[in-house]
Amino acid sequence: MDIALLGIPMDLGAGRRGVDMGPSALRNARLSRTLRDIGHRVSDLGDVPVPLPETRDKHEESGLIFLEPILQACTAAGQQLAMLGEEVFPISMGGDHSISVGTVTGAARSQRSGLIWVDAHTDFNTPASSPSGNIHGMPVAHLVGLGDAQLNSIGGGWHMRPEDIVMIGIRSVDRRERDLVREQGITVYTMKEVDQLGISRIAEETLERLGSLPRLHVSFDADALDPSLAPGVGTPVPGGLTYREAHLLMELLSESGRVTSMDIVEVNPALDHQNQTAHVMVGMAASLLGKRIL
Ligand code: DIR
Ligand code: MN
Ligand code: MN
Ligand code: MN
Repeated sequence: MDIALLGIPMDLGAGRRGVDMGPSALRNARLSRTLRDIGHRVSDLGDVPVPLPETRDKHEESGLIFLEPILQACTAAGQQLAMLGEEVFPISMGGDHSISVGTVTGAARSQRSGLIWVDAHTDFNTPASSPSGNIHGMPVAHLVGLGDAQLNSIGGGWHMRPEDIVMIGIRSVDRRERDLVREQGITVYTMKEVDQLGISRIAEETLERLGSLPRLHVSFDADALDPSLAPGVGTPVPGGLTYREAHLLMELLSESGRVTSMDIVEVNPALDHQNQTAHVMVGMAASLLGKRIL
């Protein structure tokens, strides 16, 4: 397969600094080499320009911190991805999760697309529901067309259907965010369901729901993993996916042959130990892209 890597060194959407170094950390952990060893052709498109927080006004009072530079970077990322050939599998390297407003939209190439959101958080806040104002807690709400009109119209008004979204690994949801997730009817597998049903049943149900859509995007937030495995994240939450649960999920999604794009987000080397989190996430990408044990 042809794989394109795109870096989005964004830390404007998160509450803590350092996640802008995520693309470097992933390149250092040999993402491209690992995918080539599986047999793919990999091209690295470099990084989308992202303004530095020091050069911009936060506009905290708006409830959307750093909205303007985030709009710029997400628009640029979405445009680059939208120009790729349909057969190219893009991997967007964050950066905080606000990038996904652009990457999910761009990777869809204007087609109906399923979204598998692997995360400790539902990221379904709107400016009105968000307790923090951090846009990395808001991308999914904006992908379905809720929230801020500028942020949700990135990509020219393409929106996802709530029924085309499945979230896995969830264990931290804000109070008013929960109401929105329920109202919109998003399918959510919390860690309780992961424990109860097992990840293989969850993968099966997810593919039953989304497997016939023309495109399928996996957005993988490193904080979905247990913090003992992936300590390099800005908002760690105990009780996450184990190494094998996460790999098995990626392996089963890979076997389906339905996944057409991926994000790797929230890898923060400033909070990590020896780049461990980036290495773990490179392993996840390898499993999603067909690395076989035997
Ligand atoms: C919290 C934290 N729900 C917020 N969110 C995320 O600020 O909206 N942390 N995504 O990674
Ligand atoms: Mn997230
Ligand atoms: Mn998260
Ligand atoms: Mn809209």
